[in-house]
Amino acid sequence: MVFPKFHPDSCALIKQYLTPALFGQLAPLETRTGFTLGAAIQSGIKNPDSHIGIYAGDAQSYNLFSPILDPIIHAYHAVEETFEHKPGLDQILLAPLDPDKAFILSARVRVARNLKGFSFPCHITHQNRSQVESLVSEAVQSLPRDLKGGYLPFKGLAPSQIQDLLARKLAFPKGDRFQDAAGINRDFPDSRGIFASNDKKFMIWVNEEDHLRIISMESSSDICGVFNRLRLGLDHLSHRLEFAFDKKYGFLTSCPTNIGTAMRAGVHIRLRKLEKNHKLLKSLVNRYQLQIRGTGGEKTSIDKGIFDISNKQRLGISETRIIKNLHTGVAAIIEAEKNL
Ligand code: DAR
Repeated sequence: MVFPKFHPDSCALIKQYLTPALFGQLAPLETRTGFTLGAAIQSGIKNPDSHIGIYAGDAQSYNLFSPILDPIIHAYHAVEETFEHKPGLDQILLAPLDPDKAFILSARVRVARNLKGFSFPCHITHQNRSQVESLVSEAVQSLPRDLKGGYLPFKGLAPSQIQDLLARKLAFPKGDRFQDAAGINRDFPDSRGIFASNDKKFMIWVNEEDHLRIISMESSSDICGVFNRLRLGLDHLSHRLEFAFDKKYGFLTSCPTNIGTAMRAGVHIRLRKLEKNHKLLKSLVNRYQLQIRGTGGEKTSIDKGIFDISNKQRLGISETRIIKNLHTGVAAIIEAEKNL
């Protein structure tokens, strides 16, 4: 086993923490389904701009490769070595932040989940991926009345149909080059698809970066209502599907950045003045443990002064605390925008 050659410019956490001694200790190992460290770090080797550079192929990866995953998890999530994740999905009531829609265009909360007993998307077999799709498409048939809708598999759709669905945010594209290098895009679009509720405010992406991306969203500032809709759907699904969960790491995901709550809660918000006062915006975002993205998702640019602002911390914090922090942080950002 030759020690991997990371790009000289790479700052990926895998490059920072993987020593030759650790590599020698972990490289010969493989999980019960045959997943290896070599497979886990392909993305970080092939993409010099990776931030993390490693994906988990199954739940066991988090234990078998913990000597390299733990330091990366502690570094990214800024948690103590002795942290224990504690989920908390209590219902909360918070007033909409911007009822006049002067700033906030939309609110969105998503959680990632993987089915217990199945390899994760970068390592799953074609047959098992199809089983995941069947289990999820069956579980959604009995969703509560407010979430009723339909599952649409992508396989067999014409490219023009896919393009139309993508334009209406009713489909997701093949994964990015990071996910491609990790093996997440294999056999696309086989066994990929989306469940969408009739009002399009509740969706489930099936077999993207994780087995499920459960999403609640609407064109309003009602973060709380969006969260409570997610809770309703998640509660139903949790009674029909068993998710990969670890008492220390929380919900287990393909990427170590998503473990714990596996939740990203955010708003798309227009900040014309703060756009020109990035230092102030950055200080507000950091104070409330938030992060800024472009509205096209990860690694996309800010367009027309519209920011995607969401929680940074996912591990060692409860889901309700994430929502409350987001609500408080966005209220402070709106106040600052008004005062400029
Ligand atoms: N692009 C990979 C993963 C970063 C976190 N985003 C995810 N998981 N979608 C990297 O190592 O930068």
